[in-house]
Amino acid sequence: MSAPNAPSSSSVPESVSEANTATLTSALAAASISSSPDTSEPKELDKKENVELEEGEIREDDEEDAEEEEDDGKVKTVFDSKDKFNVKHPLYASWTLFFDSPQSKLLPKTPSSTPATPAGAHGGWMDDIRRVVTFDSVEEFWGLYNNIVPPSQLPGKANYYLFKDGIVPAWEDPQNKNGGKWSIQVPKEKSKSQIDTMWLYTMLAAIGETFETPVNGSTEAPPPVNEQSDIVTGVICSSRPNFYRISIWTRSAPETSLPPTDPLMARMIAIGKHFKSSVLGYEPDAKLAVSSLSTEIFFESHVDSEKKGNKKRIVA
Ligand code: MGP
Repeated sequence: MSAPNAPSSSSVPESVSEANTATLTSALAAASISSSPDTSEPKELDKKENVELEEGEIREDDEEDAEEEEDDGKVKTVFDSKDKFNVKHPLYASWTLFFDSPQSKLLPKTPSSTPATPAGAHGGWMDDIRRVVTFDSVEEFWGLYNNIVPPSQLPGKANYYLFKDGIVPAWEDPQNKNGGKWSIQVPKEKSKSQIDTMWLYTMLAAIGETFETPVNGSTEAPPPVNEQSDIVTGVICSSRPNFYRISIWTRSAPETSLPPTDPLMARMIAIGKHFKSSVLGYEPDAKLAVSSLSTEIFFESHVDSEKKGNKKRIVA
């Protein structure tokens, strides 16, 4: 699998920069990525920046740029101009990225980073999870993706949560409380080079809503579940000291005793199989190695994941 040709965007919301610089400083330092201004800017540019302008005066280049933009009035996508596109490609839904790490727990909360939930709701679970940004277009997604630290560079205990806007990454959210999750866990050492692509492709499948589409080649729309046409509420990437985990959260969870022909069970199995083969690139029939650090791709209801002992699971 090769990563798509991702355009970059220079207009990243302030909250993204804040999350990067404040919460991921140690990860950036470890990866020798400097967050200080780039001093290799061409000299000429520096000179221009320092020229003082009279009130109302426009720098010559800015004037030319403005004219250029006004003049043609044509539709420019990000593929025509990575900085000056004027048309965005909307997603089916808005998505919000949340983040937490040991460092983020120490930071004072700001309105832009605090989830829109009262403190103490969800048993305090959401109190340390920071909302990074909400986006609703392909371009904003890439702008965000190109400016955040990839999972392979996160500290030992950190999580990215990408959820449909209005849903928080907690079992207690009304959209999650009857649901569950498909998960895979992979050993850190062996998977460092793959985890970023695994997470990128999982996010793309989520925002592209491909988990909602049947994967058997049928073009029929998936059957509605309790009149709710979409079933995926969010995706999570967790970095732990010895492993990574990627999860897909769903708003419904079938009883494990249901036959594969049951519409909800069929739909859930289709999501797991799509995740396994189309998103993560495993052979559909591959038996994945299970160890203390790695798991098969399995589904578990949130109610079951809270339980100790034997849990009822569906395996993809
Ligand atoms: P985890 O981080 O999903 O599991 O949940 P992990 O990675 O196996 O454990 P970790 O200790 O390495 O992080 C860890 C614990 O967080 C759970 O056992 C719960 O106590 C709590 N927790 C997790 N989630 C997803 C929720 C949630 O949605 N709501 C609440 N109230 N607690 C949660």
